[in-house]
Amino acid sequence: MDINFEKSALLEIDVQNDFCPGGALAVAGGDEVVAPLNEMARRFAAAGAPVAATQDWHPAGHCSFASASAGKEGEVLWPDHCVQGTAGADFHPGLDTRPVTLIVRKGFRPSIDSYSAFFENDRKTTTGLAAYLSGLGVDTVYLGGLATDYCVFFSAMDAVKLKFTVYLLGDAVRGVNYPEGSVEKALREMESAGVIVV
Ligand code: VGL
Ligand code: ZN
Repeated sequence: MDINFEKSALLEIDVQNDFCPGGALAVAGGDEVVAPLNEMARRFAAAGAPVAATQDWHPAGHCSFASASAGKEGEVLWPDHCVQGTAGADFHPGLDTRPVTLIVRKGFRPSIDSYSAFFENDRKTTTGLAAYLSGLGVDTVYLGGLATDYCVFFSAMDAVKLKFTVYLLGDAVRGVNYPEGSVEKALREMESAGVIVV
């Protein structure tokens, strides 16, 4: 893969213990994204290019938790996961964080969930990531991580809307596939929006 490192950033989405096998919201094969992401991050770092990693970072009792059960109509509810400061919210221990130049934490507002690395689920509140990338002259993003059908999907779609050229690292993503078929659907929608799966 030929990468223009001058204008590219790597985005590592939610490679956290709770999304990996044994975690509270385990994604099948979630830990398998670690090795390919480490390899990509190593290449970005060697070229002096930015690598941003996101963390789902919820307060206890967050509105997206079924246990809190005040979720808004139509919002998907989840088991308690990625609670701030817990081991489940930590990056997978195998993830090499040395090349990471920015850590973006999202979903920290008690009453808004956030799947995308760019905007919270109200679609207006930003995480600051777009400003960081624009500030560095980045116009192209390479995306991998968890989960294909939620945080990776919404991040990729927002990146397209923000006019970035978006590459999805096909071997560095894994999905929840809830509801059944959502991974296929997410991949189809991303491709029709212009995301390039590599
Ligand atoms: C995610 C469900 C809830 C994700 C985060 O990282 O894809 N999914 N919170
Ligand atoms: Zn979450």
